[in-house]
Amino acid sequence: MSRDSIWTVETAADVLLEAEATRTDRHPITDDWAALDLETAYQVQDRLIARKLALGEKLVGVKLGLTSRAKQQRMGISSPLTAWLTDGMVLAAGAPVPTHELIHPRVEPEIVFVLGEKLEGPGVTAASAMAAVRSVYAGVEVIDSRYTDFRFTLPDVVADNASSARFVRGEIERHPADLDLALETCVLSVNGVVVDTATGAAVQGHPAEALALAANALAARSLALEAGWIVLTGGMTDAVCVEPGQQIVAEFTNLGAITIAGA
Ligand code: 0L1
Ligand code: MG
Repeated sequence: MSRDSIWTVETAADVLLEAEATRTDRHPITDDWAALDLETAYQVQDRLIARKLALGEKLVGVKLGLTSRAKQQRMGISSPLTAWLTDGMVLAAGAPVPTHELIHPRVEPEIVFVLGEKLEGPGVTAASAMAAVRSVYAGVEVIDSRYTDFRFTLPDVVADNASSARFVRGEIERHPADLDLALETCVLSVNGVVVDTATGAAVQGHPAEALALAANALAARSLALEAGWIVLTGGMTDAVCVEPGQQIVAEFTNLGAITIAGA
């Protein structure tokens, strides 16, 4: 019997949930289950989230990952991906990152949409995607891969719900028509030192393109984005480590600043 044959969608979801619960990083699943393909990885992701929902968490939206060149180059993966957001991942603006609950958290600035209408592919364009957006916010995602040193292949990270851990939505709400999101800049600093900058154009040319991509990718799995959902459009810059005592600020031109402290 090959090593592959002990693996199923269920066992892969189990090991990832166990790694998260015990704060224990592990080697990529594909090291053992080489046959894990993208379609099956999304089934693992769905199973893992179904378990969280069965324990009382609520689905609140979708995140995109690896939508910027900075992230793609850093992770060595050139395909964007989608994953799920639950209310268990919400971190209130100003609340510290609970590093003691996580393995090796990193944070990354993102542009966040809240949908006013259902958005369903296929055929969604950036323009039709933006027409469904009710509000735009600054955001910071806290990622925490369950894999050692954030080393993974595309199926591994898809199965791991794209390293999701927590996310913060900023307190300033803007209407999409009031902003040019391609030009919206974020300056990222750690303990007062600027470490990176990016504009919204870093995200697929425009965050609306990322939103359209999510709608069309979900449609391929017979899924849609629902009215009221939050969409994280993907890290604009590379992610930075967050440690106790650190203060990280993501300062946007028009969307305000989000301060994240490691606790
Ligand atoms: O927003 C993002 O690009 C998150 C990607 C998730 C994969 C990772 O960097 O761990
Ligand atoms: Mg992200």
